[in-house]
Amino acid sequence: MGFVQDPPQLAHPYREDRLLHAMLARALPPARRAALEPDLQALGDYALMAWQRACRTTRRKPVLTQWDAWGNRVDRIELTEAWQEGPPVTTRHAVLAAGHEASEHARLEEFARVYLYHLASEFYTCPLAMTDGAATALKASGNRALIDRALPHLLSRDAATFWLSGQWMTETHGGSDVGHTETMARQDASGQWRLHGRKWFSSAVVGEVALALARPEGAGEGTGALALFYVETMDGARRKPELIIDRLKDKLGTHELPTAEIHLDGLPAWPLGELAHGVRQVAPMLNITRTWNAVCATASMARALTLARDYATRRQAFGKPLIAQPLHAQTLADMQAEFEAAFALTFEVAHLLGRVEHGAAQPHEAALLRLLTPLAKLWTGKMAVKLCSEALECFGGAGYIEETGLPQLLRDAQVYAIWEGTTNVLSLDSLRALAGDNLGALRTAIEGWLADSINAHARQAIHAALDAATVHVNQHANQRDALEANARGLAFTLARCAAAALLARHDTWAAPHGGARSGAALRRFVAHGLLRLGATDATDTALLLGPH
Ligand code: MFK
Repeated sequence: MGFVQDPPQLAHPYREDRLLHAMLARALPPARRAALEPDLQALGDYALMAWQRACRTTRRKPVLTQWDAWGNRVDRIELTEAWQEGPPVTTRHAVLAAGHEASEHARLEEFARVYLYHLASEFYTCPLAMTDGAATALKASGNRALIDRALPHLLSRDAATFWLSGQWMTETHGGSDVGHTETMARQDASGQWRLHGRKWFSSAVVGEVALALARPEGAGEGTGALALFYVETMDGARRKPELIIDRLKDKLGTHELPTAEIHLDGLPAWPLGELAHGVRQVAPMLNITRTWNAVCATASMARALTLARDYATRRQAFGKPLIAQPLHAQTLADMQAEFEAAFALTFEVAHLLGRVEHGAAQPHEAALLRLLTPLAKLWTGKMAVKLCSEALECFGGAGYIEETGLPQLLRDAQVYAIWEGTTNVLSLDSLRALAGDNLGALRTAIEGWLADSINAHARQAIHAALDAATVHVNQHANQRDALEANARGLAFTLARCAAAALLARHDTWAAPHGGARSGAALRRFVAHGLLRLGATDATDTALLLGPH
């Protein structure tokens, strides 16, 4: 008998997810938990079906056809099967609509759905995230006419009336520095605003609407002079001729997602609010898409770990299954502890978002949400790359072979650390979020999460790391360069402190229910260390970057 390897098997993504079940049982009232159950079961079934389908088919990419046979410009995009299934699946299970229900639990219930659906969706979740963000930014704008026009479509529970939204910010010149936006907004003779310019990364080009940043003609330079506009892309079944798709991007991963370069040649547009401070107006959207980013990164980690763990029970090497090899078991357990911490922080942000939106939060929790959102995004984004890479290694050579479907996990994971703001952009945003006494808000929250914890060692480690972070912030309060140079280390430290305290809270809840594993996750995660502040000697940095 030659060398034949048993492939990994995916357990039911919902029914077999111990962590998701425990979190929902702790966080939701029983009646809401019961009402959510059918959608989670169905999305878990869909996720399993999609994984099995992907295992037996060759992966496809979307195809852009710019011209028809007769010379007409058509810009038609042919989508993959999962993308075509996106609108019916997500409206049937109210993925977006659930998040906007009148309940403090609405966002948690939404993101539990997203967590199950994400990998099956082939990153259809990317434009869904933007649609959710657009709905949130429109509500925050108070623009009644646009709310009445767009919201019923964006939050529709019927695929026939559903609209997808884009978020058009990034440009060739500006990139993350959105203040350099060159797209112009001009009023035509009838007073209608029209957009002229080029957007360099549009991941929802198949959508029906978008929110776009543009500089009103005659407005000054910089971020403050930008305005936020609402646009519609379709004229019935036909794309408006003022929206031209130049090409689809050739990306490292997320191949099923048709990310496009587009230009706008007088596309009609409507301002959301005042004709300035567009970044301030789009910020609610950014914070929503960054939450999606964290949830989706966490979902990718869950998938990579589930497959690696299953494979470790099948693969025999050196006389035993991998899972019985001490070093392999140690590697997997280390990954599991980091993952459980990321899961705890991500879903706390989701729950907190709903509580803040519905006035059910405590006074310090709005500031807490503002800080934890970039922390969760940047930490899970970076961790997903590391953990998916480690998971591939758990398969040996098979992890490097395209046909196994495994390399895609790593290629796709790399995007979480880049889009919606890189790790450094988000680290700087967390400094922005620390303005005022927001570190105090985190400390208050951590005290609350630790209140009944019996793990004295964890409590002491969290306090020590938090104290060191506080000293660092206070010491460098007037040294902006030093604060920025260590912003990443500070962000990772704060994220780890928050996650450890959340693991402790979960352990306090789970232990009486026989949950010995949650204590193990806490102990192992704390043992990995919480403090991540690094050396930032500016002279050494200059020497290291100087000419060779
Ligand atoms: C799988 C699903 C995942 C979802 C995928 C979605 C994929 C989408 C693909 C993309 O579109 S990727 C595009 C990613 N680009 C970015 O995320 C932009 C990165 N740059 C930043 O985040 C900058 O920090 C930002 C442009 C937002 C601001 O930079 P500036 O020009 O230095 O602005 P400034 O003056 O600091 O801030 C302007 C205002 O916005 C300030 O308020 P005020 O006007 O009241 O002073 C800020 O406080 C406010 N602000 C900025 N970020 C905020 C915020 N407010 C709340 N929350 C925030 N996060």
